[in-house]
Amino acid sequence: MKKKFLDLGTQPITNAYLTKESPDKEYLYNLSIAFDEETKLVSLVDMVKPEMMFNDSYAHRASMSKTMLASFKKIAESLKARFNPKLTLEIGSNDGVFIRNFNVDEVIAVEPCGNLAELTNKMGYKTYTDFWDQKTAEQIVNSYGKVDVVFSANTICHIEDLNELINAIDLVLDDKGVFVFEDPSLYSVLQNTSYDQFYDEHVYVLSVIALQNIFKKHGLEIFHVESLLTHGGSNRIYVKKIYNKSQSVLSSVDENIKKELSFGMDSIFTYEQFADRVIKSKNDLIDLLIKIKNENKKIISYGATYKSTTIFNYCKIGKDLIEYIVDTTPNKQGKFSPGMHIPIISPEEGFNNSVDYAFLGAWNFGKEIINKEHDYINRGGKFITHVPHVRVL
Ligand code: DWN
Repeated sequence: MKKKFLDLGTQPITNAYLTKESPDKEYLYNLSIAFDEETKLVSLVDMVKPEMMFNDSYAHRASMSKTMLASFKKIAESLKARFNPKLTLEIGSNDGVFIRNFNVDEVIAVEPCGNLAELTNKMGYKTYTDFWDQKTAEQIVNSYGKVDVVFSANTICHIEDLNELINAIDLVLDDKGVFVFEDPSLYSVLQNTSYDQFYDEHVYVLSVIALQNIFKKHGLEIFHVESLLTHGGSNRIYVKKIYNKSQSVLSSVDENIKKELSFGMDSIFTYEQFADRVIKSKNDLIDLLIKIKNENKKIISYGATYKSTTIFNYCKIGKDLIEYIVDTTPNKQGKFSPGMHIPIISPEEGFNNSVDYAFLGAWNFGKEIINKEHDYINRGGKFITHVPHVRVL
């Protein structure tokens, strides 16, 4: 039975950055999160239709961070060395940040957002502009045959129908093939009170416990789990067909399951306690921003992330507290944040001597940002974060 444990209020579509001409009426829905006591899955209660989120004006560019460029290069090299694939498939290729590490005849991609698929097709990488399902998998098998490695980063947790998703993987994967994917880890979200990992696109925030249950039902099994620092704590999960004995199941699988069980991730009680911490985080953040504002200081936000849309709408933080957001992504600049309508400008325009405090909307790149912004820090500029608790850095 699904039990709702957190209500993050009325929220907009996180990819719907507004222009001056955008209609006043935004699509809004209730963002609530539930725990399924049977499957152990943590998911949104109300889902937004995929076509409304993933379209031809998708804003996020995965290659905007040095951290992610390096991470994708490293995993591409590791997959090549470890599995020696003739053909690799990426599900959710965004702007090609992973596939660019392969020759064009070694990799194919699936990406539902037309503007992104167009980019990678122009780069010479065959990209299907489709959602990942059995129909797309059949098309690929008919044209290319079975695939040795299927890779996916920050996409699997965006797909509502996990049964269809896994059937399609099973269909496309060679008998000795491996499916490797990474997504934000539910364990890290609970540890960090990073409730902003919940938004329309993150239909699930996944635990290893829940994943193991669902893969088993489909004749697949997890044989390795890596804990990553990316996106504030992610799991990289390695999956194979159960009858494929060419890869042994490593101890990392049991270790991660034990870690999750000892944190109580199979019990609703743990999620209810998390919800209490989220309410405290919200109150602490509002109090801190108001206190700073009362000292006549200027606060901006750094990184127009989808995550910060959850925070700003849940905490009702608008232009009165955060004057504007700076972001390096050209197609977010000149627009307004979904729901709270905070202006977004380039760092060149907005990250200047007038700024006293910058809220880390992109807290997951905190290290990269702090390394880059030493001039700001040296002249007394401060960063604010809510992870793992609200504070000035
Ligand atoms: O899963 C998803 C993740 C991976 O990406 C998607 N559903 C949507 C998106 O979520 P996000 O917006 O929360 O992701 P990021 O990667 O945390 O976004 C970082 C943002 O910050 C980008 O817009 C780029 C910007 N940025 C910047 O302006 N200066 C980032 C860095 C590192 C910087 O120095």
